[in-house]
Amino acid sequence: MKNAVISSTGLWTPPHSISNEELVASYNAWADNWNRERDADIASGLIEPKTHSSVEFIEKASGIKSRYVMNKTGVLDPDIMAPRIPERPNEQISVMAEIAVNAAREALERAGRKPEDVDAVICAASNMQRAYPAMAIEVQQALGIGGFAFDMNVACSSATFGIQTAADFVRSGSARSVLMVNPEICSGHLNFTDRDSHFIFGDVATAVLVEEESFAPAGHWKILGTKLKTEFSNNIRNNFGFLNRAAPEGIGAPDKLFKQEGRKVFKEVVPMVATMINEHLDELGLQGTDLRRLWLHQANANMNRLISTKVLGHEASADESPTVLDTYANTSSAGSIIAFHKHSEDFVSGDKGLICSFGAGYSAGTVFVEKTA
Ligand code: CO8
Repeated sequence: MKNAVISSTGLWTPPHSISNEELVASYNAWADNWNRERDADIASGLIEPKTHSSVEFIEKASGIKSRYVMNKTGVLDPDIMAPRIPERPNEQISVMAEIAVNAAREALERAGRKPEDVDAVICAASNMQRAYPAMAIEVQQALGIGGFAFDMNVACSSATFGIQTAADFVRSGSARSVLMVNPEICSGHLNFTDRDSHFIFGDVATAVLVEEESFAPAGHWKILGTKLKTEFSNNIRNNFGFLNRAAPEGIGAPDKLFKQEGRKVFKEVVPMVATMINEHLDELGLQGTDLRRLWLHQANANMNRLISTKVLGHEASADESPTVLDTYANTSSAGSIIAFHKHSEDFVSGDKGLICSFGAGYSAGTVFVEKTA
């Protein structure tokens, strides 16, 4: 069996950022309008008024201070409360493919790769813009890559599942170089009128180049081990799908967007992921103290604090478990890859770390890596 390594990563960040202050002001204006339109029913006690969101709550509960989005004006307009991303004709590259290509170009450049060196493209993300043709095939065509391409979706764990899938192709010999991209337009499926979750997500695209060790450039990352886990849960759901066109309430209904029982997710996912990491460490003959850094899924700063404590045996410093939540918010599958991309330049040969993601499904993935010279 061949060895699979990570040769490089790429990141594309949207140009527009929304601060908590801006987001909360628009939510509160929307809530005031909603209450005003229903003041008789609220006064008679028939319905509860919407209460204001708060910047302090968001920062304390999640660690998020701002997020990047594809479209700022639509999200912040109290009469719209959603991104306005114009549809494109079939002749033009689609939005998801375009941002994936932006991230992919950086990954290819950093590895010194030409498109013809790559054998396969995997597009792994929480939601795809369309059913078919696969976003990955459009990315493949835009970059001029041969071989094959396909989409996969494991919600927030899509990137680690994508890395293992790519690594398995390399290990088995069916590809020598696999480009795995994560275009995440989370604002498109976030309900900006839901006070409990309107602040959670942001948009971004990341790319990871997984290659056969002997072909990879110097300074690559050995993949010491990958592990995936799923366990069904209704606590994070999005019911949007092709059967919804018959739904009487229409495709804009709240359950056709992101919806979660955030508290339950927090309580159930933290032990699941910490146990999974520790078991995988055991299998690899490693200990938490052997890891220089954890690049954890970026959903919630408090979750990451608890998980890293259970793995390292002490509360992780910002150096041991860096966060990008403050500026990017939760970018679904891309979060741990952004953290890895932005916080790995200081690693020297032999340093080990863990890329770990978790989310809807439930799903979780661990990828242990070691820097080479
Ligand atoms: N402003 C002020 N107060 C608020 C707000 C707000 N915006 N929201 C809630 N509150 C209030 C509540 O009403 C509640 O008040 P009370 O105690 O009086 O009832 C109080 O604050 C506490 O509320 P919660 O219990 O909900 O707050 P938590 O401390 O649990 O924090 C979090 C909420 C941040 C959501 C937290 O529970 C959390 O982070 N949970 C885990 C989330 C997570 O990891 N989810 C995974 C999602 S990722 C995934 O896999 C999906 C991928 C799909 C991508 C989708 C893209 C859109």
